[in-house]
Amino acid sequence: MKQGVASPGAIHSCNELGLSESTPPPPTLPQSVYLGKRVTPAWHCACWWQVAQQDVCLGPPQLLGERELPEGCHQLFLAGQQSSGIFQVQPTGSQPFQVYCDMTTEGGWTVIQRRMDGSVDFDQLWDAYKNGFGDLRGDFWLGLEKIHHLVQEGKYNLLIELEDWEGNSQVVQFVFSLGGESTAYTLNLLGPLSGELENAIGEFRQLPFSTRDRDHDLKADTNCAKHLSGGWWFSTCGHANLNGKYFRSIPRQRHERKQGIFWKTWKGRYYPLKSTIMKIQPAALEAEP
Ligand SMILES: [Ca+2]
Repeated sequence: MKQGVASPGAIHSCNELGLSESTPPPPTLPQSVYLGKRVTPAWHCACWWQVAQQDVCLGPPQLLGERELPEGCHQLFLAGQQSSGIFQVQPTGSQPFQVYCDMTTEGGWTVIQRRMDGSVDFDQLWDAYKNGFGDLRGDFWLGLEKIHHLVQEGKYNLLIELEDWEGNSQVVQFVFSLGGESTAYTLNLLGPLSGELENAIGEFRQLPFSTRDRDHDLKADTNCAKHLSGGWWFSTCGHANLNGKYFRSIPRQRHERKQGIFWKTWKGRYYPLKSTIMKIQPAALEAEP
């Protein structure tokens, strides 16, 4: 990870981040220095500037209970963090790790996947999909183990945003849970999809994750990940693959095109999409006023 974040339990300080505490705050504060240090039960500032005799805290000063770090982006949003960026989170039972938080006016979304410029190779094996890869500010896969820790056994909304090369975009949203590695990170659909698009996860309610070296897909005579590209919750190969190869122009050959990023029920099986983003948020929010 690029940002200077100390190991869990260490004393975070501005100096560790190469910042001086007497430096006036820049007009736009770098979000990577929003670090909190717990003094039970509140968050206290580890990194702050003094402006006109007042401490300007760069960390969320609000109460977050007994936790040292927020469990995910929505908790950080509830603590008052309103701008998007990279933050340190620590779900229960997990080591801390960094995520990109997409903060909207209604809540915080933890981004788990993004394709935007093809700068990262998504044709990776099981361990890479388990642990994550890429750049949180660009193209990345957060990692199945981290996603599982974020979701735990709870119900989450998954929001998928898709963009084609003509400036059109679409969204798909559904409630899901995600099993651990013993279930091959099985994605469980817990409700109907919302949005304009038909389901391209297939008619399946449960789908394990597959990579080239771990075939858990539902097509007995084919390894979908090898036949296509990347790792995904493949059913019978043809419904969707947002972790396929990134193509800047549409390849002429169909066998190449099918390796691309696609969502069959929108642009079809052979249209490599321009960008995708996948983000999650606790589903219980829906019930709140
Ligand atoms: Ca198979």
